[in-house]
Amino acid sequence: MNLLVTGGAGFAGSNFIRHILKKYPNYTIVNLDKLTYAGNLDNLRDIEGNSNYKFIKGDIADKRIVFKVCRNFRIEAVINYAAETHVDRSILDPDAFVKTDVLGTFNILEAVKEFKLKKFVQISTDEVYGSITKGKFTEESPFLPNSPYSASKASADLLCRAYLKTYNLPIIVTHSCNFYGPYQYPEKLMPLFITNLLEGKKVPLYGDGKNVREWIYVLDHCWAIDFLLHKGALGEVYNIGTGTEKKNLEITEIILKSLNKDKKMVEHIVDRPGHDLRYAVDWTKLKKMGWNPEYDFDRAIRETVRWYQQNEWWWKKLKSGAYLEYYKKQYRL
Ligand code: NAD
Ligand code: TDX
Repeated sequence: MNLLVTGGAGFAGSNFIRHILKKYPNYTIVNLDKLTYAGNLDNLRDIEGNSNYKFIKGDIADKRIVFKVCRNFRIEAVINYAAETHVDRSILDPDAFVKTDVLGTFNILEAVKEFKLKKFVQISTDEVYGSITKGKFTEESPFLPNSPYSASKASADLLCRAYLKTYNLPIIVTHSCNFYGPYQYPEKLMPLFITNLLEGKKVPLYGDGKNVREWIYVLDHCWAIDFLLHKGALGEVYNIGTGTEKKNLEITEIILKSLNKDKKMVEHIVDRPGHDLRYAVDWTKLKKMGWNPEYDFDRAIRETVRWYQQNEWWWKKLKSGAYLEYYKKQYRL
């Protein structure tokens, strides 16, 4: 199968490409990535010489390049990882979120229609459902996004729905909980906290730290997308979860303990505007099809901490501090 992976130089996309090339030696993958601040070819160093893999620098918001890639490489299926993904950045500067997450997805849908592709998997998030105090979001829960990021992802998902209903295209939409693991840009909670502590810096915990997220190891997410690419029913929406819910405070304590650091390294700072209290998804639909997460949380988070300890070469140069300074100024920290 000839696959187009968009955003494959990012955290989850690069892990997915590695997973697919290893498991399916007959598949070819074209990685179309704009290489924003979050796109990093270091994530794919070990496979850049693989003859079944090709990298193309390009923007999914540019329809011509999306069409050109689909035509020239005889693409059969697309997995859309490309997005602006950081909630805090969407609060400060939402422009790129609308361009990439909405217009970019629209261009891919147009290509799926034009080139009669066999499958389109949209990588989306549980954040589109908003925040839930008790219970879990099902695939039927309404979209109630609270940040420009989640609103842009929800808008893209609505376009997917419309293209499915109107043009009967082979689309699958996935709503996953939070990923963690190797190669995650050090602005997100886990890699930011781990690398700050490794640098001897404090960790900035928003508000009281009682916000809850559900966590999936990135390789389990790769496995879920692989599973749905091959076994997912066309036109369906799937939640991807694990049941592992943790307060941010708990995550912080686990990381502190793994690195033998004291609680005084935690700095409680002003809360994120519109901060969702809790995300949790009901993933019974996926489970009934035979998918289950394989990684144990306690072990996978320890391995994640170890990976950042052992791969300073990867994250050190990404922590220029410029963005964090900007953020501090905005929130008058
Ligand atoms: P990331 O920020 O690490 O990577 C995003 C990638 O997309 C980068 O390589 C970037 O260069 C590329 N990109 C951005 N704009 C582009 C454009 N206009 N054209 C082409 N490429 C572009 O993201 P991630 O954390 O790996 O997330 C991947 C996907 O998974 C996103 O769609 C995100 O919404 C979704 N998701 C992420 C999480 C999570 O916890 N990280 C959870 C649920 C869903
Ligand atoms: O410095 C921080 N301090 C802090 O307390 C950061 C960066 C985060 N947090 C809190 C905010 C959240 O409650 O930690 C939690 C996790 O924050 P992020 O890592 O920014 O992730 P989140 O906002 O939950 O969104 C992530 O999961 C869903 C991804 O960034 C999205 O792309 C994905 O869709």
